[in-house]
Amino acid sequence: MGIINSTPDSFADGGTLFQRGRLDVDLALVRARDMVLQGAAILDIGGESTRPGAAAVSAAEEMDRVLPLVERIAAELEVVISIDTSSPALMSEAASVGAGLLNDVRALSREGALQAAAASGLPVCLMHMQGDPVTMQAAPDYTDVVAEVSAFLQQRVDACATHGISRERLLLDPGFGFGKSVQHNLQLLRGLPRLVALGLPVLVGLSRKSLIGKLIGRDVDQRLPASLGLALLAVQRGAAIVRTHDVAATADAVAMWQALEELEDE
Ligand code: 7PJ
Repeated sequence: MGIINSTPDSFADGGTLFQRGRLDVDLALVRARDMVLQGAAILDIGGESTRPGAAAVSAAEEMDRVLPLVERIAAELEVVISIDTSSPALMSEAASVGAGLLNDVRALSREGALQAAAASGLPVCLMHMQGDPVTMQAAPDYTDVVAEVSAFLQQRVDACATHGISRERLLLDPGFGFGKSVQHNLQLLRGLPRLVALGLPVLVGLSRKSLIGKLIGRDVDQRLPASLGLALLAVQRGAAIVRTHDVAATADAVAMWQALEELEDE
């Protein structure tokens, strides 16, 4: 899953797709096409920055940032389009212009989100977050982070079932960096098989995240090698989808794991 940030204030790529305050759809399409050629099966498009401390964005602004690009990609590329949003209105609109997956860091907790996602007919990625993006990194607190994240995700799966979203449509994500200390992130990575055991595909987003900076002191633009290491550790522990800024490098790294898997299957 390649990341396309349709925000002016992304931590990882600094809003490079924004020109004079507007999303440059042509530029974004070039980025999207490159990612598909490099091996992305899914492109994740987001119009709300959820980095720690990020400012809130209105639903209308978020739609303006995302929908024109979704339409262009749907028309021109052969790829599943994922929408990184918590907004029920955007979920519905995106579904009608060609989105193929809803990716909600708030696990459909906003008013109307369960209903909008159900009506869309699309698959949904449910992610765990402790707190909200403004305050989540202030004081993350768990007794047993793996157990608590698992229980939360299971509870959201149940809420989905109640609203007519069956298990076949769901993916799970522990939400690395969303209300987690470095230790919590590492515990979740080590305990990933326990999330995988819930029986749904697990998506992981570790690309360029701040745990790398905290562990080995790398600035955002120096985090690719560690991101590849983390991606492989996650895939080895059962992750089904890797969300990344660096599709070509990640695809190569995962191909090495795959070669080993296929050998073991013989
Ligand atoms: C994630 C995400 C993640 C899912 C972001 C960033 C922050 N969606 N959206 N999982 N992270 N499912 O890319 O660092 O980890 S935005």
